[in-house]
Amino acid sequence: MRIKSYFVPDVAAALRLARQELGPEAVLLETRPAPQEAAHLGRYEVIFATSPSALERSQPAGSAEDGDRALESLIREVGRLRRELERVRASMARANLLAGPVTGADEGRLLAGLLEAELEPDLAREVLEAARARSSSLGLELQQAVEDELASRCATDGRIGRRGQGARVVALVGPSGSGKTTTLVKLAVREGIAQRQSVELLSLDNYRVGGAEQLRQFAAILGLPFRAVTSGHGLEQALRESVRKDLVLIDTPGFNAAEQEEAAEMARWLCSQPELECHLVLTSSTRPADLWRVAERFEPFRASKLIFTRLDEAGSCGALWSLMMRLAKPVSFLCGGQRIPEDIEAATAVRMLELLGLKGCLHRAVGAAA
Ligand SMILES: Nc1nc2c(ncn2[C@@H]2O[C@H](COP(=O)(O)OP(=O)(O)OP(=O)(O)O)[C@@H](O)[C@H]2O)c(=O)[nH]1
Ligand SMILES: [Mg+2]
Repeated sequence: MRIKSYFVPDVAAALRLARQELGPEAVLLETRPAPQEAAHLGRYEVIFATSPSALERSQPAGSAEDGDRALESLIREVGRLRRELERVRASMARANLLAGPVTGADEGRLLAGLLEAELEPDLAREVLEAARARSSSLGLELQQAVEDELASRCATDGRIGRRGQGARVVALVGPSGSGKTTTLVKLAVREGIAQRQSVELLSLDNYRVGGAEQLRQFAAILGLPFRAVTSGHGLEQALRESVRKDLVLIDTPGFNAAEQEEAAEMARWLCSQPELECHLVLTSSTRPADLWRVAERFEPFRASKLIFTRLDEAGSCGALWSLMMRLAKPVSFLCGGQRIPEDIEAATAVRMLELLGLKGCLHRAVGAAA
């Protein structure tokens, strides 16, 4: 195997050079920002190798399986490269932000607090600038102005379902393992049983063997009616029959990135029900760039609200804030543990500010200044 590094202004240039010199089978091993002493040669160092599978294929004729494996590894590589570029971009944005003018000790601490909480650097800049204007026009302390500015950008709405003629119908969608089923059961207890509302549970999780079983068992424990639905038509019929219920909660399978077609089909089923409200369930400990990518993937479901789970495991919650602000969608519920039904709360601006750690940061700032 031959390995070669290229210092280039962008990755496309490296790909061109590698393909010329190493041949069309050259495989990208790594991309990283060029070290300072080599920065004059190019912004990135991109390392290529002639792939072992290429060598195998150059001997006897390669099988279709080899081709598939090479393609899979290329796809994985491109994915890794994308993540790496995002990381570089984020750290550059962070560096630019920190290099920008910081006019006072409090401002520096506030900025550091927002960045530490992993609020997107561009948003942190925007919030701080708006807070500065708010502070001078209203004569507020800067820390109060930052808190007010964030509160004004925080969207929460802890209600589920649209009040209409029939049942309130809510579907939870999201990536695999994000906590959809657990959250759905928590909601059935909190918003249904505890409010003396009649609740029905539906499961569309017919993709995996036994996918609907987990919810069927919860329904049996809670004494709630349950149906597994396997088609758009079945969903329509089930909703017609549930019209006298107060609340219908629908569980869905966790689609991964390779199941876009299946996800799009289910999104069509759900979106064709006008009374249905979709909540996107996301894990708050997901890396900011991945959170954004997952939200993009679930766009076809046209979720109107966001639910964040695993707050008990999240080190920082800036990513959750960034997503809420960028998508301009309210957060409905926050989940901080596995206990059913205890570990769920309706989202509020105060709780969201607490999650950002801002209050702590402000108190520290005030304490330090005193
Ligand atoms: N720590 C923690 N664990 C959670 C939370 N919410 C759910 N879980 C756990 O996460 C795991 C997956 O939860 P599920 O509710 O099955 O997730 P799902 O999205 O329905 O998963 P799929 O149906 O496989 O897509 C379970 O072990 C849950 O107990 C939370 O807020 N905090
Ligand atoms: Mg589930």
